[in-house]
Amino acid sequence: MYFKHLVVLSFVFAAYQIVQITSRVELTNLKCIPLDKSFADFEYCRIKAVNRSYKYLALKVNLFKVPVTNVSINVSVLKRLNGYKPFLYNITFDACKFMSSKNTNPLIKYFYSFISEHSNMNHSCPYSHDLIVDKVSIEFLNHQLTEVLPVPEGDYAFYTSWYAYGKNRADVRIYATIT
Ligand SMILES: *[C@@H]1O[C@H](CO)[C@@H](O)[C@H](O)[C@H]1NC(C)=O
Ligand SMILES: *[C@@H]1O[C@H](CO)[C@@H](O)[C@H](O)[C@H]1NC(C)=O
Ligand SMILES: *[C@@H]1O[C@H](CO)[C@@H](O)[C@H](O)[C@H]1NC(C)=O
Ligand SMILES: *[C@@H]1O[C@H](CO)[C@@H](O)[C@H](O)[C@H]1NC(C)=O
Ligand SMILES: CC(=O)N[C@H]1CO[C@H](CO)[C@@H](O)[C@@H]1O
Repeated sequence: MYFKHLVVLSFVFAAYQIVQITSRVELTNLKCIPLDKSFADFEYCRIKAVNRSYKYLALKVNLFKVPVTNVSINVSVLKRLNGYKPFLYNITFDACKFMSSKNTNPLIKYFYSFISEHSNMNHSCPYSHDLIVDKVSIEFLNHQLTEVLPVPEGDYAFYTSWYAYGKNRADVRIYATIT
């Protein structure tokens, strides 16, 4: 009797551990939309699967009118209900101003933390080189989305619009499921 309980208990414990280590975030899609190819275009834009457990997001933008000294970004989060609907966050900010003085809005800082260690954009303006975001792994996203600032489960879209000199030059949309 005691043994049986122990077996059940250790099974539950093992299952719990599996749940613990299983990724809660799944990247489902990545869309890079150039809106002015004379200004900027994407060299690549993909979710790379190295193996079953190691997937990451990578993109590279070629800039054709350098140096770029005026950048602003809109970030909005959408959640799928009947189609994607705005969810909590929709923020616009001057990226050059943010990069020169990093301690502004905590929400912008949170969004920035997703790429700060994974991109060569992590310096102040101007930008005179191609922009790379590389190896933003599921594991890292998982940590950011479930531990740093817990997000309820669901299907999400993360829309970003990139403006230079007041003109929307490109959009990047990331789709993820949180379970
Ligand atoms: C998946 O690839 C990563 C990076 O190369 C490696 O560290 C990890 O051990 C691999 N995992 C499996 C299960 O093969
Ligand atoms: C974010 O807000 C702007 C300005 O209010 C609006 O035009 C835009 O559609 C919003 N974005 C989303 C995804 O809801
Ligand atoms: C900038 O990103 C690179 C990787 O692209 C990283 O090695 C470096 O530590 C980052 N620097 C800062 C200041 O975050
Ligand atoms: C960036 O360019 C836009 C459009 O020309 C302008 O309205 C805005 O004031 C500029 N921002 C800065 C910080 O110069
Ligand atoms: C959709 C949206 O909010 N667009 C804004 C993004 O940021 C630029 C630059 O600040 C604004 O001009 C847009 O209206």
